[in-house]
Formats: sequence, structure tokens, C-alpha cells
Amino acid sequence: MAAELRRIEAGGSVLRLRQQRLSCAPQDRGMYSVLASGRPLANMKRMAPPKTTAIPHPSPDFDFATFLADSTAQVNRALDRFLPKAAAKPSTLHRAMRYSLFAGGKRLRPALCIAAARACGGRPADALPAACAIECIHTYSLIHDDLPAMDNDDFRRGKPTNHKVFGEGIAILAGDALLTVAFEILGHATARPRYSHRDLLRELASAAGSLELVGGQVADLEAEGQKVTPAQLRYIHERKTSALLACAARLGAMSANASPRHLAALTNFGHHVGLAFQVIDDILDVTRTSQELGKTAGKDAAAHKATYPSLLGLERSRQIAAHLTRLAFAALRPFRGHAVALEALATHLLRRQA
Ligand code: GRG
Repeated sequence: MAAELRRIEAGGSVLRLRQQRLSCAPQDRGMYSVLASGRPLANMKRMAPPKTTAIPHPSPDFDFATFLADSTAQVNRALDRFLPKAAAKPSTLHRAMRYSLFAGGKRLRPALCIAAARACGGRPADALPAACAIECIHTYSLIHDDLPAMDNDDFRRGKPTNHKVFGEGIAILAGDALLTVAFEILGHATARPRYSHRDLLRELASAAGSLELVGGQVADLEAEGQKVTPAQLRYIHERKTSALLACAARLGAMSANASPRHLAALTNFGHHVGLAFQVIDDILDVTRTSQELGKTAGKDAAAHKATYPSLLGLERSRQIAAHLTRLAFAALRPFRGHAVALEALATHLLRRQA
């Protein structure tokens, strides 16, 4: 137990080998695996995080608010183009899909995807299909997560949940259709010399599948009413949250034909910011109001769910989130100061209040 706690506190999100069986050209694979199993990560695993919430400063010259607003506007326009119109038959279904998709989500995963593409010298426009596909999967997961059979929530993105407006049957189907359309949208991405369409589709499928997103949800369901160990909590969070954020970073990098070294760095970055994001989410659940969050606050505590604050306390959770953010910054070293949007995003995720 103590060793497990140290692993969680150290950020413990070791790059999983399965996720490293990456999609890179055969000539690049040797280089990738050397980097993926390199010394820095092994050292990180052993270190206990210092008791500080300090993090490095992102470049003061980068205007993250404008970057997020611009990427959100681009993604919203692209999603509107990619999705069937609300009036297309069956219109109830298409209205339900659009209701949740355009309900005011923060669009952090698309921003991560686009920032990763930028860091690798790519164009935002080339990352848009992947950014939109990820947001569709994320939205489907929230619709299903809010269902009575799952978290049973009435309020999401500041509005009544999908099943409250459209009924459970349509909400389930809207989630199914968003999951499916994500793959259709990703099909619009341009293949790159290092990454084929097959690579991109496999990447998204594995992050959304039974070993990652859905697997994390199953572990979460099965943990209800049980005493959850720190190892189980990490397992759930790495899958429910971190996997999709890491996938966003990776697909952005792949859209820019990233080198194996940069892809490995962004995988590492995505895992660390993904875990930090969830630790902060756990903290916000107990420190903010429903109105501030746009979703029901205090749900984890009410459901006696294990969270970072419930296992380790608020102050230690804040230190862990900061430590994970420092690890995310460290992962960006191969970009030699040219990943300013990603640094700003990691800082934004740590400091967010909703
Ligand atoms: C297959 C039946 C079935 C269900 C799948 C996988 C799944 C359901 C649910 C997992 C969804 C979940 C709640 C993950 C936790 C991640 C998290 C903190 C999401 C909130 O992300 P934000 O804050 O949300 O970015 P917005 O609304 O801003 O996009």
C-alpha cells in the first residue's frame, strides 16, 4: 500500500508498453523503443513528489486565452460541417447529438491535439479531423456517464443532461452515434509518410476501447461500494481520463508527421497532463459549486467514491497535480522551448477553476 501510494504520488503514469507499440515507420521503431524505455521515466517512478505546488512558468509571450478561443471556434465550425444537420432524419437523434456537442464544453482535448500538431511543425487545419473526432468520443462518454445506469446525473455543461431532455433511449443512441461518427470524421484526416489512416484509426479505437476509456468506466462501476486502493484509483483515472488526453496529443503529433522522438515526448506529456487533469477534477468536485462547474458538485463524496482528496487530502492532491504538471513540462524538453502552447495548456489545466 505504501509503495503504491508512492507510485501515485510520483505520478506513476508509466508509459504503458502496449501504447508504445506505436504507429511509426519500421525504420523508426528501434529509436522509439529506446526513448520509450529511457532512464528519465524510470527515475520519475522512484521519486516522491516534493511538497510544493510550484510549477515552471510558461512563456509570458504566449496568449493562451486567444489560442483556446481560436481553436474552439475552428473546432466548432468543423464539427458543424462534419455532423449531420439537426433537421436530417431522424431529427430527434441529430438534435440530441448536437445538443450535447454544442452545450459549451471547454474543448480542452481539441486544443491539446492542435497544440501538439503545432509543436511538431504541423498546421491546425490538418489536426482538425482528429481534434473533432476526439471531442465526439469525449461527448459520447459524458452522455453515457450521466445515464441513470451509470453516474445518474441531471446537469452537464451547465444544462440538463441529454437523457433529461431527450429520454434515455435517445441519449444512449446519441452517444452511440457520436462514437461512430468520430471514426467517420477521422477518416477525413490526411495520411502522413510515417502514419497511415490505419494507424490513426487504430490509435483512436484503442484509446476509446475496452482496455482504456470503456475499461476505466467498468473498473469505476465495479469499484462502487468497495474499498479502493491507490493502485485501483490510478488504473481507473489513467483509462477514464488520461488515455483520451494522451490520444489527443498523439493524434495531433501524427497529423504533423511527428518524429518518433517527438511522438514519445507527447505521449508522455499527454499521460501526465491527463492524470493532473483528473486530480484537479477531483479537487474541484469538493471545492467548487455546481453553478461554477456546470455539473453537479460534490457527487464523488456523496457517492463515497475514492478520489485523490479522499485518499490523500486536498493539500497533498494539489502537490501531486503540480508534480504531474512539472513532469509534463519535463516531457517537452525535446522541443527545446518551441512547445509554448503545450506549456500554457498544462498550466491552464492545473489552474482551472471549472
Ligand atoms: C460504453 C455505456 C458506455 C459508457 C462509456 C467511458 C465512459 C462511458 C465514461 C467516462 C467519462 C468520464 C466522466 C470521464 C472522466 C473525465 C472527465 C473529468 C471529464 C470531464 O471533462 P471536461 O471537464 O468536460 O473537459 P467538458 O464538458 O468541459 O468537455
